[in-house]
Amino acid sequence: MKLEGFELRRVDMPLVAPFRTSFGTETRRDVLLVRAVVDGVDGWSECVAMSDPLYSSEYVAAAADVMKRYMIPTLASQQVVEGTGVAPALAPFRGHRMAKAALETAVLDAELKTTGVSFARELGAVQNRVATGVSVGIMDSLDALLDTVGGYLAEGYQRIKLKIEPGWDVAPVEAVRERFGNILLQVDANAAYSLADAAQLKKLDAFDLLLIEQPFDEEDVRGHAELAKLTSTPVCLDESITSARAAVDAIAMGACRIVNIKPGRVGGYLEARRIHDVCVAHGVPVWCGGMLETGIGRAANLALAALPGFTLPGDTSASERYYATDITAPFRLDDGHLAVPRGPGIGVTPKAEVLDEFTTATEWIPAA
Ligand code: NPG
Repeated sequence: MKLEGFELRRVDMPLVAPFRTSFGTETRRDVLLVRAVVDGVDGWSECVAMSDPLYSSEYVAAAADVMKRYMIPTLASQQVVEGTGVAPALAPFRGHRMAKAALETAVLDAELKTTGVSFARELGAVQNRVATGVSVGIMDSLDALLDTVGGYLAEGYQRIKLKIEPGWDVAPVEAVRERFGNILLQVDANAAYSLADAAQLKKLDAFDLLLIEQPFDEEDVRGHAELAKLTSTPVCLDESITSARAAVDAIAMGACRIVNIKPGRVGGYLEARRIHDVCVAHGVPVWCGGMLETGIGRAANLALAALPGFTLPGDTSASERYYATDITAPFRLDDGHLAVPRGPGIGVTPKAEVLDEFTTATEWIPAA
């Protein structure tokens, strides 16, 4: 088998509505797609890095650079043609997990498209469809928030996640609880608080939330453990969980009772599965996060979210929640669920005409 090369493709996708978090407001998604070619078969993936290093230290231009400068030449020189070979080959390079995840997934997709095995089957999925939640950004007013949440509930979303930050926390949670009653509700702070805010965060205990996600800095695992002793709302970690080892440490410290798994953040689906396995062994429920993926990333996330430990609805919403036109056939909500793709590999391929419309740059890096 021959690794022929990788195409790096920048795609500029307008979001259907601005998405505001404590680290900024997104109106477009600057997507880096990767296409691996192995023996003439294309494997696709989506790098989850954002344009700017505000959610994590990674960003799109850096991911493309480290792939081109270090990672692809290494995969080429070792002629890595199997997904399981990518992480060991790239292990000498520190960090850059989002870049590593994209390369691993593209090679895995090419491999599985060749062998005819679905991502879901390869990862050990046990569901044909996954329960779906939706993440709701910070809004200008409580009225706008209630309208948005009401719309999503009417569409069938099974749980609501509210983005919070200092100044937008208790009031939106209280308003949503009051209006919509006993829905599954959780909050995500994206590291906007510190342990000094524990008294404010403790006020959320009154609203029977499923969880509070990543209130503190990603390196402040101990702070999360302290908060967990002070509040009854379960603490969930996202940014802090960079690997299976980090998950083991966080669980052992009592820093989280629930884990959000994002394959891109942890270096790929194979490490994501290891995190899942560690959490299952410790009785810690997991759910699949989202990073405004197109259909390429969403397809693979759905396969992961079908593993047995994913017992909470994820941020794997329908395509139309993000994009008027998606790169792949759109994923549609059906009775509050999305179907898990069953075709070979990630089970989807991009539509050429949509790619052409939104592509801003492409580069082919041969592995010959
Ligand atoms: O539905 O894909 C989605 C978005 C879910 O809130 C969401 N993602 O912090 O989890 C997060 C947040 C995010 C979005 C993080 C974009 C980074 C980039």
